[in-house]
Amino acid sequence: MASPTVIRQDGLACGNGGTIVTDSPAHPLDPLTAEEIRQAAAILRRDRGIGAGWRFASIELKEPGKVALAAGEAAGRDAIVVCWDRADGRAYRAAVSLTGDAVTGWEDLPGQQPNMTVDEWHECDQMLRAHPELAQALARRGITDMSLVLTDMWAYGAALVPERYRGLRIGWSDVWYRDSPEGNPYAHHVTGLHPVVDLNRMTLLEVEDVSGDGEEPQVTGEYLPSLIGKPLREVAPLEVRQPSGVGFSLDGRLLSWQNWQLRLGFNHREGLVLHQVRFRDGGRLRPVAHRMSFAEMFVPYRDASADHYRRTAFDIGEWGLGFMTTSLELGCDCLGEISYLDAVVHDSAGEPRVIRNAICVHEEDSGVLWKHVDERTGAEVRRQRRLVVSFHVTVANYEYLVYWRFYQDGNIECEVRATGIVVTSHASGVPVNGTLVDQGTYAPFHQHFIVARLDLDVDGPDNTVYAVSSEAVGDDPWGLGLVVRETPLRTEAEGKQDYDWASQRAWKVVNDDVLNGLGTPVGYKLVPGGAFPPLLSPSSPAFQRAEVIGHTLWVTPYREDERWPCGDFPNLSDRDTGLPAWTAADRPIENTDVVLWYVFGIHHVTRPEDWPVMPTDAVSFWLKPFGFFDRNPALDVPPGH
Ligand SMILES: [Cu+2]
Repeated sequence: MASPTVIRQDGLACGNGGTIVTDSPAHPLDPLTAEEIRQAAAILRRDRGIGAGWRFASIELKEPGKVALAAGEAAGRDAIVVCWDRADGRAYRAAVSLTGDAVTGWEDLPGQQPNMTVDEWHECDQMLRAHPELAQALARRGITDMSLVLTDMWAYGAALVPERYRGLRIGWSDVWYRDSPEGNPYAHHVTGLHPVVDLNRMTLLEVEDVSGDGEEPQVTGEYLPSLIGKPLREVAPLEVRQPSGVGFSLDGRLLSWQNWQLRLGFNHREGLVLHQVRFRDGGRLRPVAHRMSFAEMFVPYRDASADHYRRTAFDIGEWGLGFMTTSLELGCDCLGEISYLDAVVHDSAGEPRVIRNAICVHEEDSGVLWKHVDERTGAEVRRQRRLVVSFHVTVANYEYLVYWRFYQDGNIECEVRATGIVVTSHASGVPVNGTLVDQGTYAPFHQHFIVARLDLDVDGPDNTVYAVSSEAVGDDPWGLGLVVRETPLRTEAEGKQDYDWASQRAWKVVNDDVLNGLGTPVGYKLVPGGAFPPLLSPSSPAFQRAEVIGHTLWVTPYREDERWPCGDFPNLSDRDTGLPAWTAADRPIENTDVVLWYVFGIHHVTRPEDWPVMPTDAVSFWLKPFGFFDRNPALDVPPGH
């Protein structure tokens, strides 16, 4: 859950991938190009004296606001850059005009720690593995071959940082070792051994060494075919072919498929961003969403033992889904006829890094769309097809696979699959806060809370969110009557909504000013899935850094600068300065440009079957048209061949 190691990609190449590389921005929402990233860093070096002692935490496009986009103004290109001086730890946020070749804003960020960088993670691993103190601690455990050792630095919360290290840019690390050079790096946890590191000086502050009984459990943790020592099962080939070509088209980053149209963005923190999602209905291109992405992912481990009590990963705010995105070039990640888009991120020196084939676009068959068998006319069936836009991230031991799926009937599905290798440590006896997965080895329980930021614009920006609840009225003679109550959410306090099984609560985003052919206002329904309660005390430091997990849904009025639900800088944070702070004003959210923050994910009660590599666990939520159309919008889908 910390940062990526070397990505192994020894899967077979599948499908006929075509890569779209966009070297020059064609649209104001296109991500920064490699050249623009270089330019932003160069302007800051020239005008602000940023030198070798500094790091760039993030360089991203300053996206034009809604008004400017709607007006079609030919705005210049701007970057937002966060950087810090390692010498004194002071961080700054700069606005850089690429068009104007100038720094246009320079904000001091006292007390803030920018996101962790991939460079720090690697430098920390190198420093630790060369450090005599760590070597001695490992030698006491009989581990002497440092080439088999991996350290894995994690960020953590301010409340858990000892007083003597307050204010430092600090990380703590696990230590792992492999059985063999190709062995699973996360198979053997060196339990009770945790270096604590000053990342700005890149020095070891101390080694926490709480040795156990010294007995290393006999773990069988391999997953490579060459190492698992048993034959692979036989599987018949399954091919997906589209002999006449694909049904979608990409014009730069503008993706069109059947009635859908959207624009593909990307940045270091959210990874894939979907802009300007629209549905062509008759002659009209109707807005559904202005922008959709994942704004935070919080993973508290629910085990207070010495090895796990600091594990509260903010995979987006601390590390960044974009930085962690892996290349799909050689894998069987998408099957069929595929188009890929590259992504560009950067290192901490401000040099761009291209992630080849970062975003996958393809079509899939998805079973039956609709069907009826009539005595006279026989069966009328339509196959369902969906357009899938996906990207994969590897955050150290864990993988997250993100799929946005667009359907012919106007549905949008957002699915996340978690896979990879669960964190383990040695178990003495029966584990209390985890599950035994191997000899003397357990995987602690944990939760993956994902916050989807959904800036929906249903037929225009001004929408109202309604809580939709089913109630049995039961005052008729047969006790049958069911009513559905729709309650408008008028303020941010009312916008804090929780999942409710008893009333089958869902939420409708409605444009009260636009009526469908039946005379009712048009809407899209957020159908909750993968929702679960925090099960954390409000006074716990973990909860205080991520109060967003206290509700399934939050609704706020759109503000350009409100992007990160746990605050701009969750790294080493002590409290959530995002949603709880913004919503304290209890602003009106009725008939205005609303943003929905949907909290879902995986309540991960670990299983033996999750070991040594976890089969994907999938969760999803849906956005479904509700009165957006007058009837089934997929009547015009032709029968199959
Ligand atoms: Cu998990």
